[in-house]
Amino acid sequence: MLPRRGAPEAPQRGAKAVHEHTALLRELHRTMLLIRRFEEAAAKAYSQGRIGGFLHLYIGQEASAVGALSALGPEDYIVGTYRDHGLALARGMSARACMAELYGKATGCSRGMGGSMHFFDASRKMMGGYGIVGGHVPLAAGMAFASKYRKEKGVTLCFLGEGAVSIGDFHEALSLAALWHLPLVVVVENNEYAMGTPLERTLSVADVSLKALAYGMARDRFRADDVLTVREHFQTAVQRAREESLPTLLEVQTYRYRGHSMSDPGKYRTAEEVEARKRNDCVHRAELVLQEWGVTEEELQAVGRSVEAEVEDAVRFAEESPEPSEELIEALTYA
Ligand SMILES: Cc1ncc(C[n+]2csc(CCOP(=O)(O)OP(=O)(O)O)c2C)c(N)n1
Repeated sequence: MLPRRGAPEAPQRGAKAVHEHTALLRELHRTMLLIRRFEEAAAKAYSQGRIGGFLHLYIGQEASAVGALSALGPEDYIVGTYRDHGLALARGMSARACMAELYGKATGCSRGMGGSMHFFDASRKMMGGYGIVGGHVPLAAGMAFASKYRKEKGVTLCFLGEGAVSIGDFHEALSLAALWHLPLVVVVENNEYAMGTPLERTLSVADVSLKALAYGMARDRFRADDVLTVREHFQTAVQRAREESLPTLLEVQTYRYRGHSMSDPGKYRTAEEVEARKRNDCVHRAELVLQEWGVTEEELQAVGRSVEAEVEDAVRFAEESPEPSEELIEALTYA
């Protein structure tokens, strides 16, 4: 068994299994740390006026994207919201292409034309971040339908916030996904607030995963503090989609440390609340487990340095990259 919540414990297995779990957790930890450092650098550049438009940070929620995407194969599709940096980096998109996109540069993953909310890489089946709350859930159902229709084995993962589950599109998509047995995993990342509005002011039930019952869909609900636990839950849902062509509604209980976007000072919650949530921080937790499993402090520091170097390189690349040409802007402008 992989460690569950509570005190980290080393798996009671042979040396080979411990070695494999340690290697996996090292990889997942590095990706979570990369997302965090990438976004800290993005926040700094935004405050300096180097990045424009909107910027919604994922800091605090990293275990959700990283655990989830570690359960996927290259044949699977991902669709997300405007809070999409974590998904992109967890899917293996380069920090350079992502940072350049934030800077609006031609070398960005959407050629500088999408910005923070529209990270996209068709080669990795990262089918984009979307700004319309809930509007992307039917698109994800369509992708799952396409995989099934073409008799491909791909599964679609669709990420949204708990603020989207009262939107009609969410229910229409779930209804069809259940009716047509689509290989879709709908992932509600419940970070407790939709902008500044807490869940209890917009939803009549606190357990968001219960919404699946109306459609006869499988459901699951769990906390995203431990990335390996997140991965296990996703593996079950992805397997159900891939092998039985059945959808699942997952509620991932998480928390964002920063404001909704860079312009949000977060006055609707107390500093004590945020500090309390940080005590379950997913990156720190992974570090504790790794140390428990024999990874040294020096090794973790080396990971930190390599991540910082990768992010610094991405910032340099973005700053030195060219702006999109007038021809490109004209070609991609719909008028
Ligand atoms: C249809 C629509 N209504 C309103 C908005 C404005 N808006 C942007 S984000 C947001 C809150 C969404 O919260 P949630 O779904 O919980 O996701 P989170 O931002 O917490 O990740 C709102 C109301 C929008 N983008 N689209």
